[in-house]
Amino acid sequence: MAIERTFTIIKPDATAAGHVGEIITELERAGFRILALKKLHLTRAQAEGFYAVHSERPFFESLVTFMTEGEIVPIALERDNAITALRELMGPTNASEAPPETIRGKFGTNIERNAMHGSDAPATAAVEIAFFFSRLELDR
Ligand code: 3AN
Repeated sequence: MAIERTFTIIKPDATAAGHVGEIITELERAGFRILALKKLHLTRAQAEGFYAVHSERPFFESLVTFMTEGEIVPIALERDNAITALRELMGPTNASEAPPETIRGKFGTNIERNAMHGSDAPATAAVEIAFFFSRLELDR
């Protein structure tokens, strides 16, 4: 299986609740290597830019408000089969339906406050990683 990159954000609900360390531990135990990591508080314009693909969806305003309510931790990750492996580890979008062993099941609340983001495809991951990290932070 080829080494692949994916991208996650530990969202404001999980960051405010003090779950950053536990989530990073789960990622490392699952074999992900951290390529780059930072902590920041998005402006409204930045959150709208990151979620531009969802701008026509009815939940867009609420999603942007949630993602700007506190600090987030974006992380670029590497592993074999990383996209699928991360989506399995985090569980389904709706945290209220996520199995208890998944990250969303442990740390999320509902479909919006779902603890973390995970890229849905390699091309999306590349765009999302480039949104938050420069080449200087990624090249090894
Ligand atoms: P995922 O993050 O599981 O790939 P997407 O890409 O369908 O889910 O949705 C992007 C983000 O938008 C989700 N992480 C979630 O926070 C939010 N979202 C998706 N659907 C809804 C919804 N029906 N109501 C509120 N927020 C939603």
